Amino acid sequence: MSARSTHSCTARAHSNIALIKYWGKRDDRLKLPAVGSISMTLDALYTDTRVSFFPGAEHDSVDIGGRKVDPAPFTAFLDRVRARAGIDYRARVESWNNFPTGAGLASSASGFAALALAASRAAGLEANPRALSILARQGSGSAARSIFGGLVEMHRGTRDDGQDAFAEPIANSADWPLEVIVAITERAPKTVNSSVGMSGLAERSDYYDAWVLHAEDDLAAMREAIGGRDFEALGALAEMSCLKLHGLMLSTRPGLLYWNPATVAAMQAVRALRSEGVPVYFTIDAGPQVKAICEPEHAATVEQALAAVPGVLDTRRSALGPAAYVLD
Ligand code: 2P0
Repeated sequence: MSARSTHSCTARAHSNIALIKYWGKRDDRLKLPAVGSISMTLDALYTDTRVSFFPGAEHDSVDIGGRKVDPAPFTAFLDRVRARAGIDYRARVESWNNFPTGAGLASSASGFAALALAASRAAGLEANPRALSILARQGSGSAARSIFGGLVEMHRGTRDDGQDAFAEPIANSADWPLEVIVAITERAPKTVNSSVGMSGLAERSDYYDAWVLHAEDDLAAMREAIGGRDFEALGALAEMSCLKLHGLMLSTRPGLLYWNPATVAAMQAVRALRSEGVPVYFTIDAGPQVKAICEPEHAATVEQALAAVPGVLDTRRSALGPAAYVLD
């Protein structure tokens, strides 16, 4: 990264959902994932973050959606940026999500990706996308993927310093215009955040070794499905990775259950559509929302079916989104 002179920057990064899931770390401090992952960046869900460095201010301050939050986790992240830029100015961070925060819609992915870009630019660093992906990962593992648009692969890497644990784009929306219908079944933040849920898994789950052992095969199969534009293979692999992830969560001591009755009803609605000949598959992250993956010609049918499921509060339709970018 090279230095430029500026003190303020606003950036936008889009949320992402994993088709092949990340869960578990090989290093907690650097947030190095135990497994690689493949994701879709979502056009409809994003975070805008403004970072301003103030010479003379005593503390960092952070607002999310107009509310002050504890700056401690963000200070640790900003310290990495300040160290690289050779500054010690405190920052004012203001962030807005256009979707519910902390509810299984990957607000930490879009949030830390937007923060990585805005803070780097505001600090005068000219960071390339790979360096930003590595930086964003240290805020949240999934944020490394939100630096890029379209379909994205996150590499687990093998180095202790994390310099080979970054994401890279595989395909964009022009290559394969996939869509996602998000069925929102709960707006409140979840009670167990992802970092806590995935900590110490080697000791906490008897299924963890099997999860890690088969991850490379799942990634290879997904790369092949994407390379061949084979939607049914992509969907079946994504649904299986989701069910394996939730099997692992259920097996963790204490058992982690993110679903509510509407989550299950929406999963069954997706499978019912499929049995009627509509090619659609579900995936679910660390929360109760259901994301249905389909091609554009089926999106309206899928959205209508999910909106009619009892307990589904709202639906959002999204195409593949772009890479993170600077707004001002
Ligand atoms: C994923 N999730 O691949 C998986 C699937 C949720 C379920 O990455 O501890 O917020 O900050 O690295 O990135 C959510 O975990 O966790 C996540 P940390 P993060 O999208």
